[in-house]
Amino acid sequence: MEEKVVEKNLENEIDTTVDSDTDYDSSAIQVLEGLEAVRRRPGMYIGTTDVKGLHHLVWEIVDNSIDEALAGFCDTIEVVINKDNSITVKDNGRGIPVDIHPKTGVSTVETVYTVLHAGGKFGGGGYKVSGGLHGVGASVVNALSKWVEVTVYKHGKIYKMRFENGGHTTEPLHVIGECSEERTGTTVTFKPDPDIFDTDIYDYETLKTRIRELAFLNRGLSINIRDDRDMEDTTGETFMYEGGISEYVRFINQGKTPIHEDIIHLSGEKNGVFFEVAMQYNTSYNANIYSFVNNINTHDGGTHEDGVKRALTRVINNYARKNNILKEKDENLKDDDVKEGLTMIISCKHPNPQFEGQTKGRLGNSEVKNLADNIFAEGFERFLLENPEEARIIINKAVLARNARMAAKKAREATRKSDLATTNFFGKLSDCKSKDPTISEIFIVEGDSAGGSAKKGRDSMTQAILPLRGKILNVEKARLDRALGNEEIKTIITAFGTGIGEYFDLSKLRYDKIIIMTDADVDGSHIRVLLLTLFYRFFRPIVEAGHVYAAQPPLFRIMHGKTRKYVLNEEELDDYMNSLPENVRSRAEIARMKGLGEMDADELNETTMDIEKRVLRKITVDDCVAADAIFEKLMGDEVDPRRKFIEENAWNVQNIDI
Ligand code: 1YM
Repeated sequence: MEEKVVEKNLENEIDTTVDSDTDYDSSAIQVLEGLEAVRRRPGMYIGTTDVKGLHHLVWEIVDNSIDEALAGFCDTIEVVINKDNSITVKDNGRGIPVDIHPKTGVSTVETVYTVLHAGGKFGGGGYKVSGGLHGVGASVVNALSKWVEVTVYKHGKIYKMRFENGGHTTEPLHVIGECSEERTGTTVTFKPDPDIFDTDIYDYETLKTRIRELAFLNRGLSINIRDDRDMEDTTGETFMYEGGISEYVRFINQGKTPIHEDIIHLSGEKNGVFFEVAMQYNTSYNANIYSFVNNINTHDGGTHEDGVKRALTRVINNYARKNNILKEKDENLKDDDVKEGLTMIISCKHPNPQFEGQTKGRLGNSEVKNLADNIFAEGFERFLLENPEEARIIINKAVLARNARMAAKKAREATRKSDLATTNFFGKLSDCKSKDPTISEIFIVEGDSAGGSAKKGRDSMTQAILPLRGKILNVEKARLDRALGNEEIKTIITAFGTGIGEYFDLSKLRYDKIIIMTDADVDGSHIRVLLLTLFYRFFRPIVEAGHVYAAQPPLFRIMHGKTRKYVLNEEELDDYMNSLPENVRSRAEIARMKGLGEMDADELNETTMDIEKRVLRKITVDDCVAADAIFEKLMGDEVDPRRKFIEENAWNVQNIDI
């Protein structure tokens, strides 16, 4: 792209913000008023001012580098978390233009960082394809920062400028040195304003996860991340994938068993919309389908996803009929059948995406559905024709899924018909008296003995107890039909009241809180993880709506005089002991709590169940990819990662004996 074009576009953009015939002074005032508006209502520009908003600032700057990469001028980006929790983003693109901008009378760099809406690519050629705020990015970051420094390498010179306290220019753009003519690029360092954000501490893992994703989504682009808060680490991690989203599929399928070797990759372009899909089937029974538009995760799908799913089902059915795998009398395979065990990434780059829905997580552009359908169908059809062996394996899997689906349907209808009164279910569940789901809770308890204490210690008005006898089935390795044959799982489904699969209805949930209460040992962690897997696979809306909790039984009891004090972990134990006067401390008795079953009803009530005194841990699923990897590690065939994960993550469990 020519810089001239940019200037013209910038001009148009500034016209909407700054009166075209005002002088520079008044335009400068309007500029600051614009940034002030961002500071007054940051939520409108970056969503939140919590840790999420803090990280959002990084993506706004990185997006500008990614745009430069997509325009074909940049192949390397570096992100550094500096010692003071400021962030540096560096790219080797053309460098933001340094000339004086005719409308603002200041450099284009300054204009981009101070005029709202002046950051991105407007109109004309090129995509504004990366995520973010479609151009408002740089100036919003400036408005919400304590200070920002921009360095540009261009025309053999090094330029620098600095802003402070929400976008006030303290050093206009000036030359600070020379560099070779070939060296070009932009480096931006910013320190988020602590008066705006609840926290100023960046999380390396959060940044790294998204950076890796951006590297997968933009093939060939190299992105390095480094944490300089840690003295020992000097090189950081570099993510670069020549295979793009195909490598993303391979990454997600790590630890799973693919049923065909090669990852299928299809792509095409029409009317400036670029579209690609990578996919591979594995032996599991779950689908992992993730879609993106302009690098933004469309977690609620949309027209691009609909088009691909429609084509996938149609192409498989056509192929199966043509090759007599499906006979005339057989029903067609359904979407759910052909999705089983499928890992798929859909990536669409669109010059004018319309995001819909409450969280803007759905692509709405209607023309994309047919486009996605056509590009996918053509490529996938060709793949099946050219790879008959793989085609047979994939279609066999779908046929098995259909058979299981029909069996599950029968089983499910049976669970649905058997209403609460007609099962042996009341033998297991001690329900609460209240029928009001907003105040009712259910404790899922490991073992009968703990179940007994829990029953005695509960508030029977609002607290139901469901003791689990054996270990529940590992649903990661089971299809819905087998899961539905498991007694413990059937009981859970009946107790929740929501139904399952196509009958699932969140509004029928009989409890506000589902509390997993297991021992603070390895078996307890294992049962808790099995339950979480069950919920994640079959009751995900319940997890997403925040209804699932883990109880946290205390690990120690301290007795002195008439006082009984319970603490959750060793740290709290130390704190409590240190708070006691020396003469009391020396006589205090510390006992390690063995298990839920060993607490009497009063103790259990006081420490773990009483609404006033207990500590619950809310279970959330905010990153499906990460969560899936966790379950994979925990449930897969490999033992080492499982042990390692339990060791690292068995919440508040100490001295585990595996
Ligand atoms: C670390 C952040 O901002 N890189 C960056 C930004 C721009 C350009 C190159 C660029 C774009 C264009 C022409 C163009 C921007 N330029 C503008 C504007 N990295 C970072 N790298 N020349 C250079 O869009 O045509 C906004 S962003 F508007 F000034 F052109």
